[in-house]
Amino acid sequence: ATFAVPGAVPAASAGTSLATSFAASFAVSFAAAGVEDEGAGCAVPGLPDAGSLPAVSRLPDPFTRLDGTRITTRSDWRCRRQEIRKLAEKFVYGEKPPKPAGVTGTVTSSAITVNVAHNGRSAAFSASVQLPTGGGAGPFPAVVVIGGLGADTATIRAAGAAVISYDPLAVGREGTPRSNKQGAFYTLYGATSGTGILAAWAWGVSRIIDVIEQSGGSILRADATGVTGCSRYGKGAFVTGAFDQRIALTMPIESGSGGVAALRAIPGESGAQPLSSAYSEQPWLGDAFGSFTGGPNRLPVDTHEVVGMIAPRGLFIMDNPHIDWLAARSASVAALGGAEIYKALGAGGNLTYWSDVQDGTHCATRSEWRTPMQQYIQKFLLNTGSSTGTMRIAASKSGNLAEWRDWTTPALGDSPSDTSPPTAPSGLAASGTTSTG
Ligand code: MCU
Repeated sequence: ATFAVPGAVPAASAGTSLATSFAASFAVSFAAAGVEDEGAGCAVPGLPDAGSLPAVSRLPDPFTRLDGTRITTRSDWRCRRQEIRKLAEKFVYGEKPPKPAGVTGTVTSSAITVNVAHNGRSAAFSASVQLPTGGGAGPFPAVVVIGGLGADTATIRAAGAAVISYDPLAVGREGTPRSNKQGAFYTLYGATSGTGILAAWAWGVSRIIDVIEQSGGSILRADATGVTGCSRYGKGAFVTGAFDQRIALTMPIESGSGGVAALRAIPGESGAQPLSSAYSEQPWLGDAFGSFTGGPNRLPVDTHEVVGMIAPRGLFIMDNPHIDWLAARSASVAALGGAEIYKALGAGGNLTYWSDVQDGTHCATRSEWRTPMQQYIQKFLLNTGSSTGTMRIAASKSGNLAEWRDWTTPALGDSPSDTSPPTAPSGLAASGTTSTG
């Protein structure tokens, strides 16, 4: 890290339990088994041009479509989410291409190899595997650990999931100019691709899941994959979970600017990494984001909607309030805004945001997160136990959603014509328009 790490400052808890929670079996049934891009068939209208975007100082309304109408049922989220995906690709991350024609590889109990080919170009990368510490018979769920920094692999493995250690820099390198990007992704799609390396890293994780799917499933389960990472790799974990609906559990840690933090909130957060810095430090974000670093209000999308791309799947966002650079207040704004989407989908219990931690060290292994992480792994990857969502926001870095939105949260109806996502069990209606902010 290139910043100083101040000592730990005790933070007061602002614990707020999200209103809704359903049985674990119901929550797990939200996952879209085998489908990376559930909305691929949605007809998305033409996107606005970068030059014609109005300045909107508050978070865009996640529930209003590009054509100006509002969604009314839960099943409407699938195609609204596709609009958000396209906007996020065009203006923030760059395009994440679908599975290329050639994906092959192997899965053993110690390693995964991935070979990719597209338009006559090919590349390869690999990841190591560590099975759960409790033993037992496979196939096991797995958590992809991006970049190896700060992830509590002991807790993951003790909870019953394997750890897949993935070096994202083999797929999208750091330290390159934007005009000459490197790594397996850019070998296939070109060194001048406008796609930033976060989306490239995400693409690499999707190809690992392809290989697990193709492996026959005797060692690892393809329908129970999680992803985590800290700091720059937390940014990567967030984007990875948002752009692959096969991922059942997303756990970004201390992801900062370019990660969970609401892009509009960053300029007003004292000490937070500026957008210009997040854009130029590494080619994390897409090239097109360059024209928004001084004016995020013109973005037609913000990260609360990227949180919503993950909804209703499991999402456990971890943040550190002790280092201003990490933009935890802006992240809380995105989490609170995204929580409205979870609630509207009847899945409030599937999102936890937790920044109330003692140790100020960046990417420390933290005792506070051990139990919730274990519970989320059980709920979303092992289909056992139940856990309700928690908003446990450090008082020192607590955003106020009311200042950031001018929209209300709709009571979305059931959708008998659509089986994905399923409707809530009777008696467990989605919460209404209350804000946890
Ligand atoms: C929070 O992630 C980054 C941050 O954006 C960078 O400015 C800093 O250099 O490094 C952080 C990180 O990845 O630390 C390991």
